[in-house]
Amino acid sequence: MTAITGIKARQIFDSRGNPTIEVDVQLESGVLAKASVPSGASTGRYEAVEKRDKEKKFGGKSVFSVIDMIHGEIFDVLCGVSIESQETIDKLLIQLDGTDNKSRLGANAILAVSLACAKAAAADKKIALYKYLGGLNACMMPIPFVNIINGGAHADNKLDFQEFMIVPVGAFSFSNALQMAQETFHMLKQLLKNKSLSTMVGDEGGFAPLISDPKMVLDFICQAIEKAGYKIGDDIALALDIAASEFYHDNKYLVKGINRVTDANGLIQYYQELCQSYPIISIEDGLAEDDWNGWKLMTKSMGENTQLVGDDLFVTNSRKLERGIQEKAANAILIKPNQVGTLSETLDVIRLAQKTGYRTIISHRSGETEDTTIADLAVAVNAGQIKTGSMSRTDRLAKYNQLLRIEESLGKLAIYPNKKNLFFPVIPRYSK
Ligand code: 2PG
Ligand code: MG
Repeated sequence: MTAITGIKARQIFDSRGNPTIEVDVQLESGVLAKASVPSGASTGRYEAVEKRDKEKKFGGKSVFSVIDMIHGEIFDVLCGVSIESQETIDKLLIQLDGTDNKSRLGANAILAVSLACAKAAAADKKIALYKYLGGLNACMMPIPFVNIINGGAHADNKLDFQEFMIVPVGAFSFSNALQMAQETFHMLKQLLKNKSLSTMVGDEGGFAPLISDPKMVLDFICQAIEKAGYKIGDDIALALDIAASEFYHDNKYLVKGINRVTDANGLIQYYQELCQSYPIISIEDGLAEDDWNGWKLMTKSMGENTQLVGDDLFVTNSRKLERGIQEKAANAILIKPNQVGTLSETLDVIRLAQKTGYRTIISHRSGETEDTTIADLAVAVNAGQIKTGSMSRTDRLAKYNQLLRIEESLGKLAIYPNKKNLFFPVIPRYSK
């Protein structure tokens, strides 16, 4: 057994310049491993709580009191504990917090420690994190959902929908998928420039032009795909994250960019219209986090042909996913470790999803750090899909670059789930 002998936490900054936590975990063997945690902008109401100092400095966002708790209470509980059982470590953290939503210690504190412990355990065994977490079965590279146009809470434009993503479904490998994404991204830049539209980027590295109509965005993207030399739909399909909770008020959806105030029915019709004109294979948070009836309806009417992803709806929480399974709401779940707060709980909800036929997409947050744990996690659990931003900004590319390294280390064992092979995970096998 190798014991934990030291924990050092510090305040660092995320990609939006907001304070966040980095933790070093030290083992008696001398191994030291680091992890840091991201932060969302369009956060779900039921996410585990992110704790901050709420003082005047750093715009109320500093995390010094949280760091004191890591050095105090958390270290007291974990000092001398074996690094070998992640489950035990996470259980101790959950018990110490003692709340349902990690509001006492903060999910940011707990997750930073939880991830650093997993990395330390892998380093102690001298194996890569994806292998430590996934064993010999971990060999499936994820299809990247590359977010090339940013809107909603991630940009200052007039787009209500938050993310417009390209999905290289026809690639033969992960690195080939990135090549397709990179070429399309740069072609899109040129096309926007040609029309004198801004090529400044939003929080996740996608362009944020002053366009308000989603159809116009989709036309630009399709043109970019073709001009880059790829077939729309066959080589590269499309995906959306609507983040509809952000524009849901008094049981109505207020979609300013297309001048519509509508209910779930109206939005579902609009999505169906979009799916008929464009090869959209996946829609995330098409409806709001509390609109369960709407979600059931959407799943019934679109779930057979379209991946419907619950992000705010499920907040990476097994109880929420259980409700979704029972009520047939959504057919895929977005996985964000910081929505639940420990690695073990993240793995539990992934297992539940995979057991029940829900697709899994491992995801970053809009405020990220250089930490690349989600890349390893995606391969470890054979998630088949990852969403980690655009082809610009190092906080996003760090994850893609880590996946390139993993693909290289897997060599011939690496599987890329494309449209032509059995592993393609996107179109759900949903039964009514
Ligand atoms: C989302 C995420 C990541 P945020 O809604 O899926 O893209 O955004 O981290 O702001 O919640
Ligand atoms: Mg989302």
